[in-house]
Amino acid sequence: MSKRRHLPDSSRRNFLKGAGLVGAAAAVTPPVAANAIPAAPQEKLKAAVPGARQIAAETMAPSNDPVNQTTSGGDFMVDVLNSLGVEYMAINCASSYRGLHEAVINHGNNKPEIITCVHEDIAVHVAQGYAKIEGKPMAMACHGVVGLQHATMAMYNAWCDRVPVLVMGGNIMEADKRAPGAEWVHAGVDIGQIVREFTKWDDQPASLQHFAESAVRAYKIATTPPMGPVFLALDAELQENPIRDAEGLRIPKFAPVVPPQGDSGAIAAAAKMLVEAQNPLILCDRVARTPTGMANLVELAETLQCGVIDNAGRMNFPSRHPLNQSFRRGLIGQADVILAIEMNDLWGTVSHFSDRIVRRSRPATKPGAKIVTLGVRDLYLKSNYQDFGRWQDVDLDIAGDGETSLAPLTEAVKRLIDEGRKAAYDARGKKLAAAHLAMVEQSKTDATIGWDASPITTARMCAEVYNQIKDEDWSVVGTSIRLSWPHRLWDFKRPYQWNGGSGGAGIGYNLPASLGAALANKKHSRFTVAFGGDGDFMFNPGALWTAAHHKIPMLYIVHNNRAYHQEYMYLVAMAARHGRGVDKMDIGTTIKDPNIDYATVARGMGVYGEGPIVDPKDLGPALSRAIAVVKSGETAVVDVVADPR
Ligand SMILES: Cc1ncc(C[n+]2csc(CCOP(=O)(O)OP(=O)(O)O)c2C)c(N)n1
Ligand SMILES: [Mg+2]
Repeated sequence: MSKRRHLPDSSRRNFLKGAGLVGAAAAVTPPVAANAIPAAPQEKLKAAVPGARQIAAETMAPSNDPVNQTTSGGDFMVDVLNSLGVEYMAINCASSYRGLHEAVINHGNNKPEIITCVHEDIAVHVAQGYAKIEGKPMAMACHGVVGLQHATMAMYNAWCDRVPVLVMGGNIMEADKRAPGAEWVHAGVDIGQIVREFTKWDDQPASLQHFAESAVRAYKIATTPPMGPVFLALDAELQENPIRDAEGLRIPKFAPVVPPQGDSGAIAAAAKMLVEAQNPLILCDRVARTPTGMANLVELAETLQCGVIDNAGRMNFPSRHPLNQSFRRGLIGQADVILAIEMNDLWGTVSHFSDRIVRRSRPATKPGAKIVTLGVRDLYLKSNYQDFGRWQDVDLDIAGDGETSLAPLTEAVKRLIDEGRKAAYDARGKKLAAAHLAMVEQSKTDATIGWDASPITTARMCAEVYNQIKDEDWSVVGTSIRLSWPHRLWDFKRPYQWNGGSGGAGIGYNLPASLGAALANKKHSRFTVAFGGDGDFMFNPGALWTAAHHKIPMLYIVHNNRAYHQEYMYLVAMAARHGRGVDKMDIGTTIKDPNIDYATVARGMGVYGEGPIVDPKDLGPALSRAIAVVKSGETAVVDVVADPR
């Protein structure tokens, strides 16, 4: 008996009418017996919009296919996902997980809530941005093989960014169950293979109990530092067939892993080095996993009265804290003891590197400086992709979750600080506070350069935005490449006001990941703002449709320099190095002729659009209008024709 369900006669008639195909279908439909098996079922699967032959096949098939099951494996899968508190499932729909999809809608009553995305790269990036604000993963489902191929780069970004995402891809494991055509080219023996080098764990469950245990295991592995995306291949038959042994099924209990704390002896040794140092310095990148992280880091820095250089992989340290020295990198060369916490690229941070004539480097640290590292960065690595960065000599390497290890480290430091040191610490702190103020004042002065220029300076672009949102409960969840003005000028002090970058520097992150972060911010009524390059925008403009469809409020500023400016600059450097002209470097590096009208693109997706804003005087009013739209609960795009950097 055919497994396909068929539209009742009346629905089929309405469908044919709606598709404007009544005549065409009628014209090509051969007369067939009521129970004839369609000759070419693969045609049905190939067609995006049903063609005449497909409709013929539909109309030929038997209509007495009974509803023969009251449960599906997908129902149980939904129960498992809900037991884990998964709020959303970002998807691009596909038949290989139609069982799960239908179960989410009907059995789960759209819980986890489906976030419809027009590309798998968008869906995973949405999940990446969401996880960094909400502090927990969301699910992503895609068509095994082809959908997963589209999802790969976003999964790589999430991997490099150490962000948990629960990715699932449909597959049909049993060859004798696959329909001819698409189900064969979309099936694999081991579909997780293409993402295995940048997922923390993956599995292909062979039973529903196996699914339950693997889903809970996957969630646990993804959320244990160092975090990362995980992948489950979901067999279509497992999703679609009835639950056979309901009594025998059990949803495993999820207990989050308590992250490992640095060894107490090593923590004591690090505390001693820091307390005795003349110029201790803290470097950090992805420390804050929860709101506690920033508070704990502030306490350590204040206890030591030492500077903090934040690479801003997360919202680690308040931007206006007197000990924030992030834009005084020269301090690295003055430090005698450096504590590097959850650094993504330690060597890159403590070295000067240039590739402008030949590739060369030298240490930025002073001779004899001691380096202590604390983090989980190196506890889980893979071989192929080289995201671990260059080897860096260190003096004490403490394995332990940075955030969790901060409190005992601060306690150990406090125990060692005697009255005798207090005056020197205070003096050190005062000096750093003065330098911090000078650093901020310098940024303000720098920001005025070219204030009235057109193209608009990026400093003015950021200042105008801040001017209008600073009294909101704002959260900046994306900046275009090299755009440091928000961190130089704005008062970041809440744990959700920043969530770091892409991780893998894979372009196309900014727009969809900002949207995911905005989705997380929505329920907290925060005002989400993001900046993104024009080049980045064009990788995934379809994310805006998701913003409109799901009514996700976000102010999105397109930093429009009509170029892949970073690459343009590389070509200029290449030509200069080779002693050749730089007048043709816009070939292949610019996005003009024709210029893209991003506001019109936005409007085409159902999103409010302003711009292109060329005259700086027009920016303030355009932002006011856009902000009013965002406050009404929608996304607004403002295209700002701005300076390259
Ligand atoms: C997926 C991907 N493709 C290409 C690149 C190379 N790349 C690095 S920066 C960049 C330019 C991005 O343009 P835009 O977002 O407008 O930023 P701009 O450099 O203009 O400020 C490109 C293409 C990349 N990093 N990732
Ligand atoms: Mg650009």
